[in-house]
Amino acid sequence: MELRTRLLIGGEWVEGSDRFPTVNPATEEVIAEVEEAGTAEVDAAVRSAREAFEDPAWRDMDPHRRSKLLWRLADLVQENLEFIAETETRDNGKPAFESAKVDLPFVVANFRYFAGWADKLSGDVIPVSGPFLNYTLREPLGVIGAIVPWNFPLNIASWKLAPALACGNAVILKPAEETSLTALLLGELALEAGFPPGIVNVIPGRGPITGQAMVEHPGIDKIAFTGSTETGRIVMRSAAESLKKVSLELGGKSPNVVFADADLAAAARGVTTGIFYGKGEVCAAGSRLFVEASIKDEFMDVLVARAAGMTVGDPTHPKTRLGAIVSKAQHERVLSYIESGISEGAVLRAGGKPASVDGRGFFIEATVFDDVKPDMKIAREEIFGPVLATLAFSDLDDAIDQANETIYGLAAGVWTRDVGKAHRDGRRENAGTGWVNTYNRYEPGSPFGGWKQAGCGRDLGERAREEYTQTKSVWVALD
Ligand code: TXE
Repeated sequence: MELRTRLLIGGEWVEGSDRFPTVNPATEEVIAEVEEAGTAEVDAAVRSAREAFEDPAWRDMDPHRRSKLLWRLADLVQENLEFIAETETRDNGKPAFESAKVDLPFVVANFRYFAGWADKLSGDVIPVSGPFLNYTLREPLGVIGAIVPWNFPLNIASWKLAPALACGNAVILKPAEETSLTALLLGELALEAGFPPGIVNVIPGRGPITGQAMVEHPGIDKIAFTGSTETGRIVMRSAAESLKKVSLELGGKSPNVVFADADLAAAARGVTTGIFYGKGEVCAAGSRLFVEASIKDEFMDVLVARAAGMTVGDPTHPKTRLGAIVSKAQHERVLSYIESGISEGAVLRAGGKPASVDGRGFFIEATVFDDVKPDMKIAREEIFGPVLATLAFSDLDDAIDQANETIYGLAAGVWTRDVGKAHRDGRRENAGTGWVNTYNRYEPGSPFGGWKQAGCGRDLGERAREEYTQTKSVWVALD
């Protein structure tokens, strides 16, 4: 494969109305100039998606065949995994280990999982009065606009694409402007797999231009969005005009709660990966750590030593575990949160400084703050970087009260050997995902999404069928 920089619309690679550079954040070099879809190209993508959706070649396609196409796409991602993973690492700055061993294998597994759903979208037969047969059908929505972020570029794209295609929709995918390249490669593989032209369109572009035009376009039936809570609000507001359906997977400030009776070595490992995996650019990052007061000093010593061992490195090196922050803007944003933590009086125990590899790149040290107070910015706002805020708690009720003191509700972790306590804590945490004695586990079959201002709707799992189908109730007179 080779890099693609043009828009994929209706099976053709076309020019956009503008271009923008995509930068390797580890070297600060421009990798490529990517074409941007303006309103005219968004309109063309919608027309071609609509035509392809209504074409009997897709509409009436035998579901087993749709399943095979998804499976074939998974095979093609697998066959080209090395190149796609390298591209992801160059574009995003994430360690090669994460791209090649975690993100891309998930993409493959996800297309396979949803290949399995394509021929199992059955409805119900409803008992009704009188001589009638009443049954339901699950029908596709039509044209899905998928708008995805830069932290797991191809992975999250697959969270939207796989179920949308399995359910028989056409898709227009807009990757984040920081990381367009792997989405374009996926578009190429979808064509090669045999999806009819126009069923998978990929149109890079900046959010307020391409993304906004998609959200406002009356020809798109649903926007499936992952990104910041702030942009999620704009998307929901703009979608209201054409009453589009929306599903939103938004920000988080997820708590990781460590009780004194936990396996502290395991908890320290889990807390470390919970915040530093993916450079902390993870919507479910365990960015608020709550430690039971009686063990806090002991636990923090272990954690700080682990954080200090997480040195930044060249993302292409297989041993690197802390890569480059995705962009200059995000680098500045994370550093400004670190400054605010210091100026508001939190105690900096590890990291806290920008870093570089060979004198270049947007790196930041693994950073741990202690003695954070609940009203500090670093305890309340999503930082989306390798920055951990630590607070103390006295007992279970105090832990839960503090953990739930957030506008978000994406995920929550708890570490304890007491099974009853784990479940009591889990039941009361306001979160779409709970992890007990583990953190950051995902599978294509397990639903993921947020409570409160972390979003609405669910990605993955059986639940995703409802996001990409609509129900039709059919009445048949039997007399
Ligand atoms: O996110 P945006 P940004 C958070 C994180 C980060 C901050 C800013 O805290 O520091 O957001 O990042 C598209 N209409 N998260 O600005 O804007 C955009 O092009 C339609 C958390 O990059 O949410 C991209 O494709 N679309 C988050 C996508 O929205 C628009 C992941 C996400 O970008 C648009 C990313 C508009 N008006 C950032 N404006 C998570 N929790 O997963 C932008 N976009």
